[in-house]
Amino acid sequence: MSEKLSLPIGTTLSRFIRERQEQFTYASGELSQLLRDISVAAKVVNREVNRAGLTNILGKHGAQNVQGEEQQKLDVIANNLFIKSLSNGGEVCAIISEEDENITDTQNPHGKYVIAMDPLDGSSNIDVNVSIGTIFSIYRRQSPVGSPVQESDIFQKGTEQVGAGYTLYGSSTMLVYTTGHGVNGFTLEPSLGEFLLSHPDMKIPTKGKIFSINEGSAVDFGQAVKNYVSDCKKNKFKGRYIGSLVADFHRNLLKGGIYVYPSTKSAPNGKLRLLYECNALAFIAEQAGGKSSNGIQRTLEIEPTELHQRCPLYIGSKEMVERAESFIMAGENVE
Ligand code: P6P
Repeated sequence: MSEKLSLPIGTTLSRFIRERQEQFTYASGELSQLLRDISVAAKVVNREVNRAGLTNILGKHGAQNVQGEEQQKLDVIANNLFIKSLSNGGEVCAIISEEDENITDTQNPHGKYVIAMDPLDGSSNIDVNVSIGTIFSIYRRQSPVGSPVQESDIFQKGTEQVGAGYTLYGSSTMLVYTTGHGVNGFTLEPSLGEFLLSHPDMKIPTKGKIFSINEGSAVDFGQAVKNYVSDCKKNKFKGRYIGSLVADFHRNLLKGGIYVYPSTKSAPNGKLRLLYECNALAFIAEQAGGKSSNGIQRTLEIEPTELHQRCPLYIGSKEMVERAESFIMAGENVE
C-alpha cells in the first residue's frame, strides 16, 4: 500500500478525496463520488439544522419511527435528504436507516454500495440547540451488480465496511470519516460552502480521564457496570455526558475518553444500534488507534441478524475500554 500523502490544512474535501483516490489503487471513482454525495447531503442538512429555530420546523412531526420514538420534523427532513442524494448519485443500491422500518431500495441495481445511516442522531436535543449528528457506514454489496439486493448485502459485519463517518452539527459543522486508511476531519466553511481539512490523521489518546455514561440510569445498571463507574470515580475521571452520541464520541476522540451505553436490566442489549450507530463509530475509533466492544466482543465482529438490532457500546481510548472490559468480563458477582 502506498504511503499516505499528507495534504495541507485547508485542503478541500473534493481535492482530498481525489488525491486519496489516486493514491490508493483500490479506490474506485464510485467510492469517491459516493463520499461527495454524502457531503452534499450533509451541507443541506446543516442548513436545515441551522434554520430549525427560525423556520419553526421544530417540534414533533407526529409520526413515530420504528423505535416508537416521536419523529422530529428534522429527522424526517434529514432522512429524505440523504435518501434523495444517495439515490440520485447512482452509487448506492440500498439504504438502511434508523428512520425506516425496512431498507430503501434505491432502484440503482448497478450501485455497488450499501449505506447504513442514522440521519440525525441525538434528535431529542434538537429543540434545546444541543449538537446533533449524522452517522453513516459504507459497505460494498456482496451480490452481483445488476441483480436484486440480497440479505447478504444488508447483514454484513462491521469488519466489512469500506468507509464510515459522521457529521457533527455543532458550534461548527464537521465531517469526520475513514476509508480504512486513517481518520480525517473537515470543517465546513459556510462562506465557501466547502468542507476544508482541519483535523488531518486524527488519533485518539490511548489514555483519557473522561467517562461518558448516563448515570441517571444507574439504578438499572448491573453490578459490573456499577463497579466500573465506581472505578472511574476512584480514579477521579471527569463525567461528561451530552446525551448526543456523536458529540460525546467526537469530544472523546479529540481529548481521550470512553463512551459507554451498557446493557441494563430493562434493556439487556442497551439502546444503540449496531448497523448504523455502533459499527461506524467503531471503525473510526479503531482507525484512530482506539477500541470498541460490547464489553466483551469487538463491535466490528458482532454478527448482524436484524436491521435495528441493538448492542451495548464501550468505545474510545484503548486503555480505558480495556479497563472497562475487565470489569464486564469479571461479571456481576464481584461487588
Ligand atoms: P439516554 C440519542 O437518542 C441517542 O441515540 C444517542 O445520541 C445518545 O448518546 C443516547 O441516545 C442517549 O440516550 O438513554 O442516555 O438518554
